Amino acid sequence: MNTQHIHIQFLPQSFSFQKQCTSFTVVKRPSWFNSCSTSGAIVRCSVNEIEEQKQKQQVVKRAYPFHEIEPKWQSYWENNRTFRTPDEIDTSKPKFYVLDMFPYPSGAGLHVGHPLGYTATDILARLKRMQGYNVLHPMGWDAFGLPAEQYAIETGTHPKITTLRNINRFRTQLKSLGFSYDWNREISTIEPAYYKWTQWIFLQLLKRGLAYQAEVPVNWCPALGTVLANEEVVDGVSERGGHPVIRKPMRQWMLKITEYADRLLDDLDDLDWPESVKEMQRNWIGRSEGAEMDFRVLDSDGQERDIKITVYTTRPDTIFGATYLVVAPEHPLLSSLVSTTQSQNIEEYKNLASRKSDLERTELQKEKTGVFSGCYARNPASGEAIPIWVADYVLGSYGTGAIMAVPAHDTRDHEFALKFDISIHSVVMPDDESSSQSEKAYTGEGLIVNSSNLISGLDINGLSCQEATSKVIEWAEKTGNGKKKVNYKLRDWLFARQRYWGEPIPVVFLDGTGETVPLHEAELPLTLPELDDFTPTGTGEPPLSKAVSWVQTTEHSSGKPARRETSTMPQWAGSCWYYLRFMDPKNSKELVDKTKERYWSPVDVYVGGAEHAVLHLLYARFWHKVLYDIGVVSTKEPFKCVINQGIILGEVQYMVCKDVDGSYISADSTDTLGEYEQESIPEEKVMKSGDFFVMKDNPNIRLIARAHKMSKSRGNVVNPDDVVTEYGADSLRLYEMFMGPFRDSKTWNTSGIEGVHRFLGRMWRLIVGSSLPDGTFKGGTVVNDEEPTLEQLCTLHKCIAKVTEEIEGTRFNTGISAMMEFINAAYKWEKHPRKIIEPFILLLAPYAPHMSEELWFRLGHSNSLAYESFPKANPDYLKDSTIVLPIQINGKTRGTIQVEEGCSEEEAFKLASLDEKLSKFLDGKSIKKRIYVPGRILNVILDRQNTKASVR
Ligand code: ANZ
Repeated sequence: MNTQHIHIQFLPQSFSFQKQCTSFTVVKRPSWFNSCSTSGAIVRCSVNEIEEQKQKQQVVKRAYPFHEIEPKWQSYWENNRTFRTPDEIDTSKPKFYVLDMFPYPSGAGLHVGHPLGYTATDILARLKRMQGYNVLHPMGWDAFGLPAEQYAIETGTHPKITTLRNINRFRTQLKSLGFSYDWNREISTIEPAYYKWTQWIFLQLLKRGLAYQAEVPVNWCPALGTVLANEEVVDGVSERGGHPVIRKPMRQWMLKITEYADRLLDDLDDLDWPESVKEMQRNWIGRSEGAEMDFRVLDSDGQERDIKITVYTTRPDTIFGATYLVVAPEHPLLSSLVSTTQSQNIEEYKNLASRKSDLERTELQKEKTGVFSGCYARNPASGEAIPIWVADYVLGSYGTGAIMAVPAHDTRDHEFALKFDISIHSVVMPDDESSSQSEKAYTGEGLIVNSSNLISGLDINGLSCQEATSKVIEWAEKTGNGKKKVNYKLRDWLFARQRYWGEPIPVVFLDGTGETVPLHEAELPLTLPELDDFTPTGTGEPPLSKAVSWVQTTEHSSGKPARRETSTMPQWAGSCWYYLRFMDPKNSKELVDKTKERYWSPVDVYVGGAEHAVLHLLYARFWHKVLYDIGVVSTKEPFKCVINQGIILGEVQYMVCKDVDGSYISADSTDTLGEYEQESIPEEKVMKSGDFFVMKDNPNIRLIARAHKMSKSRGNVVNPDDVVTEYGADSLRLYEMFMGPFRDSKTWNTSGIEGVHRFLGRMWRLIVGSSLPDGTFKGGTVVNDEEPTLEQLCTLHKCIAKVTEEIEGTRFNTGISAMMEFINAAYKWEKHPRKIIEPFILLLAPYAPHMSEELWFRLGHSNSLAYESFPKANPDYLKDSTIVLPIQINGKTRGTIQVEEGCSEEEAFKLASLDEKLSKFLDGKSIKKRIYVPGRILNVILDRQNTKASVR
């Protein structure tokens, strides 16, 4: 025996036998040793011992042989193309298009959060197939994006290599979970055959004036010499290196989503989406009705100059209270306003403001800053000369970039006026007198006061805010001082990134004139050139400018020399329309064939994370509406129903508090104590007491229970691969569905998955029989061909009704509870007829497809059950056949009897007379009357005069 010593450290979680092993002698190096770390303690054991221990452990863990079943059925589905949705289908059948938000294939691989949504959609897809629908259930990759490019900058590995590697890993992981995707339709946004059509859509937008170029402020990092995405800027500095970032105007491509603002808003009403998502979209679009008002600028003698400042206000009714104007630091008229004495101050202030994000600038609690411009304007209503200030709480990008400030009735203006000692004129009298005494701005409604001026001809005193608003707008329109205006928070979409790893924008600029010329459609796809150096150019020019021979080209029709656009599209582009491509993924002539689109549109159910509530869903809706307008799609909206799955938090951590002496203290008394520490304690030492968790051996000590988001730094990330290895894919699927309501956030719990795994094991043994002494199972099943009993039929059909209802209502967890109840009931039966077990296996199939296929096969079927009819509940078996009927004697309830539903009055009375307790009241009595409400009550009125028993 060749004995060797090696260092091993048992790291994989599944090898929990590590605790028991103290000495190993390695006889032969098993294959799995290669993956073990070579650091750690010197240990000795024989391989046989290890294998034995390992097997023993596996037998305990594995409640049934999922490790054989799952790969077998995955290959079967793949080889038989079970889930392929053919190109040519019978379109007289109903369709069901169920879609997952396709993932960004990150280097970290699949997270347990991914299978949550994917299992839910898979259950729906499998159910609908079995219900006779043509089902479209595809998967693909949102594969352009920053991380691959950053990795390329750091390591020189081409983003395509990293991305394809990640895609392969994701695909393998998804396949190991048994999802019924039609892999034949797999698409990836980085493939030229796909992004040809993303570019084609861009050309259509350009043709319709919906894509244009503008100077827009971007995050410019001088030290890195590059433009950064918002997510790369943290607290005003670059995420990489911590260098200052400023806002700098640059020429960018913009998409005119604002032109669709009203439609995007109005069409939300009819969508079956979470109300919260619709509300977020409404707020994002932010429709606001108000007015634009003109304020004439005055010269140093108080004379009106030829410049006016137009403000946007939603409160024209407060115009008499406007005691100053504010223009944003980036306001285009600023330079022509500023007095020479103030120009230096203003320049410095503009510089400061360029370092802040819009969010920082508009935060309510931030202290207001500003500089006086040295200039005044006339309030057109009151006729007063009011100062013009420059302040960054007004944004250049909203409204007109200027406001009339009404410090008496606007919180930010109030704060600003107090700080800079500007007068405050109250013009709205609150209904409640006490609020007028307040030190704060009164922002509510009331009656207008102090608001009339003979010269301007405006008098709104005594009017309500609403009436005053209409009157001021009417006056402004008549006198040329302003007009009604609707504004949106929604901005046009900045559609260019100074990045390499994105879709090239299909336009060229003619040398000399710089004229923009779109590529001809026949020139698409414009492929991304190979590049070895992804580092920033230092000038703000995108990395693509380094591909000199690609950039220098000629314009197609004129043959004139031209330069290609070197910015690329943002990551959102590819995900805006991918759901259409899945309908017809290989079409090289059209984005999607019209007939196919008409059949499959819209997506029936779209499942994904709530983080996409606004941008992705809004951008996709915008493109869809444009495609609708140009006749490419037939529906106004792309996604009929959207569902957000809840997030999965890491395992709950229990913490006990300890005082300075090290003794435990209850968490509810820590407030009154001085210093204390927290110590994590294991779940087995914890029990629940009412709404709290306490220590098992001292229930007076209340604990702190917390669940955190899974993150690498906390070390609480659960890897789905480990779970699949240890418990199998069906257990993971079932557990993720059983954790709680699908839309709620929930915490991971390892004992929970063990519970679900044991349930599958119980089910397996019920149908296949107990294991043999060596832990294996015989072939076939213990199911027989006898006729089922009424009770068995009722149990089955109640389970069918419940599971169907719960899946259709996306309450997947309660569907599992129904199946658990069925198994509990079935364990009490001596015999398990095929007519009961077969339908049950079909019910289980959407949730645990591998085990169901295996059981189906063991029952003698030779085809997959994927297209078997899903069982239908028979209403006859759904009734509760016996009911408890209360019996009253002379109006007093004296007892109850069990009767069959639908039992007649005669039968009920007979049963009551035979009942031991009731017969005492009835024997020998003459009966005057019986009142019978079927299923509810039988009241027997005795004849007090006559004691002779008589039955009418
Ligand atoms: C006078 C006034 C009086 C205002 C009052 C409010 C209350 P929404 O609803 O968000 O559209 N505003 C206008 N443009 C702005 C900009 N570029 N940056 C910052 N604030 C701006 O709000 C519109 C209100 O926000 C406008 O109405 C204006 O202040 C301010 F008692 O005008 B208001």
